[in-house]
Amino acid sequence: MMDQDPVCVQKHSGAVYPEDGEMNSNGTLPNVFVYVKEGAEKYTFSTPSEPVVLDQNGCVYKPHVLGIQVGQDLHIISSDPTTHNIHPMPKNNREWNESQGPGAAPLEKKFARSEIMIPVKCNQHPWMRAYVGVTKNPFFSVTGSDGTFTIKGLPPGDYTVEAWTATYGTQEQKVTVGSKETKTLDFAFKPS
Ligand SMILES: [Cu+2]
Repeated sequence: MMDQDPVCVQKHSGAVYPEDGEMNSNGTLPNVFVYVKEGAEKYTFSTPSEPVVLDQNGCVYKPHVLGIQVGQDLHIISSDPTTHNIHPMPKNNREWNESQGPGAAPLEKKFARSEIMIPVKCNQHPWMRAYVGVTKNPFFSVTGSDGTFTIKGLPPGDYTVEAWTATYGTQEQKVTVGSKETKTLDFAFKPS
């Protein structure tokens, strides 16, 4: 229900559904955050210079789930002619909320500590929700409309990989990868 802000309604031609708990037509899940939870601590990784972009479009966060490295720039932009108030709700990072009016410059933020996951809400539009996974390593991925994820470039070794969902909990699996080896991990979630 976006009726409280007609500007939000105008961007959509039909009903808008919550993305939490959403399922792809083939039974797989989008918006699963899959990341290397353990095993990469002995390595150090440079912070990517490319920012991660979080857009507000039609009073919906795009993307709904995103990953970012510690210290990497997050650019929050708005494609809407209405005012948003972005409000991340971390447990392990500094909490803030800031308004962003129509045509305002991007907000440039970063997170100082790793955290899985930081919910983001909008203080103007209570249905808006995003989740940010902040990691110390670059080994993360978010499943899309085909339900798959790819994590590339892992050095040979033993790892714990966790799959996080907003509504079906989390699961983890151990995996050992050798040099130039490709492994497949399958995670299955049941609606509670
Ligand atoms: Cu908003």
